[in-house]
Amino acid sequence: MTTKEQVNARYEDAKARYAALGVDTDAALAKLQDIKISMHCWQGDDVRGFLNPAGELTGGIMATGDYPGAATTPDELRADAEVAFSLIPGKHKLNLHAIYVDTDEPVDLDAIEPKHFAKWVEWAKEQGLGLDFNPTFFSHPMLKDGMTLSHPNADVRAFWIEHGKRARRVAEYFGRELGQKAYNNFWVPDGFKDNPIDRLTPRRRLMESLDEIFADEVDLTYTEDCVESKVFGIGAEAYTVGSHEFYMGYGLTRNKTVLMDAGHYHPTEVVSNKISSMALYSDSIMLHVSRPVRWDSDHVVIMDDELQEIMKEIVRNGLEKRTAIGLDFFDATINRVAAWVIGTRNAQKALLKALLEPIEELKALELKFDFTSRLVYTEELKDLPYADVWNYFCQLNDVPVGLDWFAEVQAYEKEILEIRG
Ligand code: RNT
Ligand code: ZN
Repeated sequence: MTTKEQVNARYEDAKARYAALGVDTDAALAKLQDIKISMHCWQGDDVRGFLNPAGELTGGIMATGDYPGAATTPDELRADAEVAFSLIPGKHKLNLHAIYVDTDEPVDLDAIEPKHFAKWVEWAKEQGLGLDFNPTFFSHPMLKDGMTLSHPNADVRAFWIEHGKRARRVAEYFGRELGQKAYNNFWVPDGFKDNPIDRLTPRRRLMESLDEIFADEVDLTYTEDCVESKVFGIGAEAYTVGSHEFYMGYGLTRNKTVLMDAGHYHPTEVVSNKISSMALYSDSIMLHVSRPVRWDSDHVVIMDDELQEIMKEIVRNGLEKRTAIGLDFFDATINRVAAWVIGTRNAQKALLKALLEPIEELKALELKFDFTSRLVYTEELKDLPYADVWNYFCQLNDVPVGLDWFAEVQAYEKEILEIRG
């Protein structure tokens, strides 16, 4: 256990070392304080949700593992998320999916209404959290032949179009009630396992279905629609209707926000290199910060190169206000509350590292083509004590410093999660 005085003293030392390179650590922390992370609810229960009857997880995504303690009710999920948020510095958002309805009456996806999410809103108000939303185009018997909005059968499409429209009203309600915009993300798993003859027609149907959904008027001061592409899914290896080009075109022509998920591209393609291009053509970007391991495996976000590159791109280009940072991972082999805390704190730590760069100086070196100095400084920065700045930030926010959060998760596991069975 480090004492308050130690944390302060180390911060003062770190502050001086960063200042020598032209970095103002207090200013960096003030910026970090303002950046909200949208923590995804679905890490807490392996993407099961509470729809009655709950469907098995489908749509080409998969949560593996059987670590005990998964939440099975909305109350449990909220209790778990509260523990996670109590260990994460700052005020953030919880990202819900439509399958996380909280209601006693059975309700299907084409019938959801704001009232089915009223308890989430009440709780978010109490906790000072924002909410984001996602229509759920999977884990349901109306996902037929691997297709929803692009299915050739108009009745199948109609079901999902209705779902999409209703999801937008829920998101609008979140935004209005909580006084902060709710991002509403459309990810559609539709695709083919093997090589299609016709790639165009399903894409046209998806485009038209989305157009129908978005033709409905909702108040866009309270909600913002996002569209998430993907290169493949399990069982849709050959062709995904909603590919990157599909949604980039869709978003730019319809004024919808393109959401980029770190696991949704060809293995050597990186989201970090796409952000600057998207920023030129779109006012707004949303990310799913995730970690693909050999495939879109949705591993817990760790402090790897790509996480740091993504955050650097946001900060170096001044995109903090235009980029919504959402998380998307689900690991059922470890304590789920710990997974949330590790991933969310890592996203924030990577942001902090990016905020602790002397960006203007580095840009000036590059403009002079002084690549030697650029490399010298970027390498030197890696050795600076960012952890001392981070620990101070945690202390300022009244959350555990360093590893101390883990003891709290372990105690919660013993008292609550293990007993859940
Ligand atoms: C799937 C997408 C999508 C989902 C969540 C549950 O590959 O990444 O974002 O993970 O909506
Ligand atoms: Zn995603």
